[in-house]
Amino acid sequence: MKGEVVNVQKGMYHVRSEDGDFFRCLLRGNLLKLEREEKSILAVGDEVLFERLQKDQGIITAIEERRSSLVRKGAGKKGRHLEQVIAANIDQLLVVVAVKDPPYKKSLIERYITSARSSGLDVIIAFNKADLGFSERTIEDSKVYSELGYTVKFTSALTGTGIDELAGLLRKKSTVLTGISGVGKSSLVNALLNCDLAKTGEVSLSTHKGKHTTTSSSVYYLPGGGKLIDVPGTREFAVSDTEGLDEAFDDITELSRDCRFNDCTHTVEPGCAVLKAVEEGRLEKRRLRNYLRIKQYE
Ligand SMILES: Nc1nc2c(ncn2[C@@H]2O[C@H](COP(=O)(O)OP(=O)(O)OP(=O)(O)O)[C@@H](O)[C@H]2O)c(=O)[nH]1
Ligand SMILES: [Mg+2]
Ligand SMILES: [Zn+2]
Repeated sequence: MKGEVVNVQKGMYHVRSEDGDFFRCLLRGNLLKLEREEKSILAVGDEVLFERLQKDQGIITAIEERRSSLVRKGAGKKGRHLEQVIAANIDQLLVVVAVKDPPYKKSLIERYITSARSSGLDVIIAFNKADLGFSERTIEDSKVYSELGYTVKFTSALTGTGIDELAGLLRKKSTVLTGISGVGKSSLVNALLNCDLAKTGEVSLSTHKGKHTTTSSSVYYLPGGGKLIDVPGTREFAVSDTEGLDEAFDDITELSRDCRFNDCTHTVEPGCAVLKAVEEGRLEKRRLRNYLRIKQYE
């Protein structure tokens, strides 16, 4: 049978068959061996072939080639860098940040965009918890991303602000939600599905951090077609592929055309148009620093 992995938990894969039935599956021996060596060979969204064993149990025999994936770099054993596939066969990335509680970090948004563009994924950024109120500064921050061509929406999972508009952007697409713990990813899933399927948890009053409520990735099917993949919030997100860097930092790429040297590193060179833009306040120093930090991984 053919199916899609909809949930992954400690070596147990939940697979939804083409008929819409759910099966709890294990991996066949050869795949199991591969997994021990490489860790996560299967991710939510992967298409698989499986044999039905009994009732709702099965065994996965093959994994179809991925159309796309979102990958992050995790710390592996013995300092080895493991590539962790967060989700497979997706069209777009919904980056969720909160206007406050927890506060957003622009550098993290930029890393998400770089990863998404490296994999050819479209990007939507949701500034959630809009009901808590936000400053002019936040509006300015959001504008930077819309001017770069990414869709930005202010939403509230609590009051429903912006949810219909967001739903319109997700229809018939496969979308993965990312963002740190507590920003409201699962709450948005519930608001978009108009139900209470995804478990949500509070944000600590003292540290303003989420409590890692979602512990495994899950697929949710949208009523009008399309699906959402809710993933656990990660504290950090390291880019595994810098192919999308120049696109994610289109403004810096543009500026660098006017640098005196072709191989300008935008750090110390005379006649650097990027450094000049920083000096004149046309480019944020923090943004250049983040760009250079990601570029190190090339
Ligand atoms: N005021 C307000 N609170 C919200 C909103 N969305 C989510 N919250 C609250 O924020 C807290 C965290 O929400 P979750 O949906 O669990 O956050 P998450 O991003 O899924 O977090 P993890 O699963 O830990 O990664 C909960 O107390 C929610 O009620 C919103 O739009 N406005
Ligand atoms: Mg969650
Ligand atoms: Zn330069």
